[in-house]
Amino acid sequence: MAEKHAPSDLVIVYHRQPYEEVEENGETIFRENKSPNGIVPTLKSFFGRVNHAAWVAWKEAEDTTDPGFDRVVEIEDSFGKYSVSRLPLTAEQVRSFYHVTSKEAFWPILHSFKERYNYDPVDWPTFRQVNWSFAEAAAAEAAEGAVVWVHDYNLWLVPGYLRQMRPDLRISFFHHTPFPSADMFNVLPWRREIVESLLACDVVGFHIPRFAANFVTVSQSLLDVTVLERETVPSDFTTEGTALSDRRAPAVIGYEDRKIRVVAAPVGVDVDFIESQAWAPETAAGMASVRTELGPDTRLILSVGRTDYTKGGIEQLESFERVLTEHPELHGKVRLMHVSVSANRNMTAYEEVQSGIEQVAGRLNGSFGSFDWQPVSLISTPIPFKDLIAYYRSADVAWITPLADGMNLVCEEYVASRVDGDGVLILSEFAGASVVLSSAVITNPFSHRSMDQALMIALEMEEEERRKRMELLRGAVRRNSVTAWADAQMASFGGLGKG
Ligand code: GDG
Repeated sequence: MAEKHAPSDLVIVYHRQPYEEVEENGETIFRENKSPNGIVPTLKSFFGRVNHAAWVAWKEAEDTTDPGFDRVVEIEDSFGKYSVSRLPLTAEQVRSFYHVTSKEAFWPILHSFKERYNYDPVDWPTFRQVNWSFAEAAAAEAAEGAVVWVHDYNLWLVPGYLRQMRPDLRISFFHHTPFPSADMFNVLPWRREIVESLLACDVVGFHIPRFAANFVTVSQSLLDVTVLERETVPSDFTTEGTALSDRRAPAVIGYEDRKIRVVAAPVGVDVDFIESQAWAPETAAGMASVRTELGPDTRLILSVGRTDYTKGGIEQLESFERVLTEHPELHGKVRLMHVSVSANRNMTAYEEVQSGIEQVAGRLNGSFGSFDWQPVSLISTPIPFKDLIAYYRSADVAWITPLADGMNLVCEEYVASRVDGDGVLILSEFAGASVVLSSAVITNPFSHRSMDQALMIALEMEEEERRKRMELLRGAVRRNSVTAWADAQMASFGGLGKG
């Protein structure tokens, strides 16, 4: 049994544990994540704002009744003191709730890829059971009136269960992905159960107003939900003429006797941290070696993303192939560094994307390359973050063209790292980030012409215009940094703790 610990004013429910668990000399050590970049350290930064906080995540166990590890551990690190409740799940439960139901059924629908939706292997009772266990674990940690903050679609049923167990709690749910329209969402046969659970929240959060609006129309297609308040979207969150911009968005909805706040708050990046890395001497050294490798006259185009069909890697490489075909003057003068790192190596859908990327990249290098010049460098293993910053700083163009993306933080990291004020960002209008980064070269990745033109515009852009746009982009990234997101979340919780 774990020692007794204080109940928490804030409970974060996120599928991954908030540290790296490593074995050292036969002992288990909880090591703070090496990179201070990313969503986990951002969420942990909330711990400093409460007396006691908890985190609920899963941990694999052969026997869930006797997992062979403490269910709850007390951690003390640079973020403070907090409990971590580790929910034991079997490998089969993880496969079913995460890799199958969440990744094969929900993920394609959330990103509007109906044709990739795979219903057949879903085991819905397991999904319910796992979500129920997460809710129980969160309920066990939460103090009276605490805020429970649940993250992402793999935990969609947690709010509903939690509300049944603990009506006193304030429940907030944040979606990191897009949220599609009713025509798309309602492909899911479990749509009503999912939406009823979300309507048990006090706050339902999304990156941008469009996703919030889609959630409301989905709710209204299924249940008697009314819009109680609408707001004008601040001009900072609209990019004239792009696919995801909205002018008005719902802010408060009513269902049965409850009011639910629907919040659009884009996650951002830690601008101060990235800037300090960008100025670091090791980054300068990294940039110098990138430049030596490239040669003085070759320009670097950089593309970074997880290997996933939503990120549009294959489509982008095909665009590069067309551009090189039509512009022989670019041969030997540009290089594309395509970083595509897999998070789900053993899933068929991602293996397909990986081999598609390898095929086009291989074809490109075979058709256009020479002994001295290879147009594409394909990187499939993660690059340490400090090296990534050196590439960001060296890249003449960042080419970020997902077919669908909740936000996309890579483009913001690129902008934040450009402390020199130069560089061009090409951004897909289907990334949530496009509504805040209106000074990027915005492109439609479904259009060959738009993709190819955007790359040429970026490569031909004069320095004065590059700097003007970068200044505006840097302002937007700073205004919408992760700190701004954290403050917006805090405000939507209505404060933390009992006082
Ligand atoms: C989901 C949503 C939403 C990538 N390659 C390397 C590396 N990365 C890091 C980047 C960036 C992160 O991975 C990717 O973040 P994104 O936001 O672009 O995309 P997802 O992973 O799909 O995240 C997304 C996000 O949640 C937050 O809500 O924006 O829309 O899909 O931080 O730097 N990092 C290192 N080496 C690599 O090779 N070190």
